[in-house]
Amino acid sequence: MNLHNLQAALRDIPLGGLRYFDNLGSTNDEALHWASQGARDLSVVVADEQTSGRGRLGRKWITPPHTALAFSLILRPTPDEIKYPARVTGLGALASVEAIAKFGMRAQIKWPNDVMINNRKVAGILVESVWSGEALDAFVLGLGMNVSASAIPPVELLSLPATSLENELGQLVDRTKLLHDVLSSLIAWRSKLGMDEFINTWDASLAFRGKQVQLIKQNETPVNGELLGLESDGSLRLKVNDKILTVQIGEIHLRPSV
Ligand code: BT5
Repeated sequence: MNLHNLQAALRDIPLGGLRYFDNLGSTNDEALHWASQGARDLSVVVADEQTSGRGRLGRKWITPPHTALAFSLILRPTPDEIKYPARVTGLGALASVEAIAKFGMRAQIKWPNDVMINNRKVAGILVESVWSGEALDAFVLGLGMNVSASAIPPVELLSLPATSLENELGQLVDRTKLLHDVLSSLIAWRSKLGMDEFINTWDASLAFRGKQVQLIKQNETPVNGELLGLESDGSLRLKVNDKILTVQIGEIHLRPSV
């Protein structure tokens, strides 16, 4: 991966700007900084390797060199994105599922931000925001996807089983073409973010629907319930002891009940 072949591969994507690094701490950090300095809508930061990639809640995201997709897209928020901020995480997940579907492989979304193939995590999304006082200035949508087997971290660093696209497909994957497909799907779905079609398609890709899951919130007793689906704002609906419980995207882990 290099700037020249990225520019060539992404020439039909209406990017606001493109920054590429062989090696970077975190593409989200770079994008947050760039956004605060006036980056245009749809500016993207891509790294071949991340040395301090981040997940949610201070967790680490591992991106060894030459193995993965790691990028952050700056979105100057539309009225729909301001209204439904949780849908921005769904946007990254949906674009990943759609790009993977091009290989004939069905991925699912473990709400809110994990993309799974055959119950193993292949990608994760981290959405952060930049504020100017009270006004939301930008979203930074960070996406990491394991492409080759060497992207998969050692098992002791994982809270969920992990996989890579090449492991699942049994064939080599061109990372720049994959990036192109994820971005093009993301931009297409972005224009539908406020529509029911968006929520319905996200909902249709949810993992564990109709299954018993456990919600784990820091310092609280886990809650067990049946996963019913999404609310229109992107929060999750569960049936717990015959009552409907709605969970916002936040400090929640979700896992199948054993
Ligand atoms: C995520 O967090 O899954 C969001 C990951 C977002 C990464 C992208 S890469 C580009 C951009 N720049 C960044 O700095 N971040 C974004 P979370 O749901 O909190 O999951 C984190 C957990 O996933 C870790 O605690 C590990 O258990 C596991 N993990 C770490 N690296 C992994 C990998 N390469 N593949 C699979 N699982 C991984």
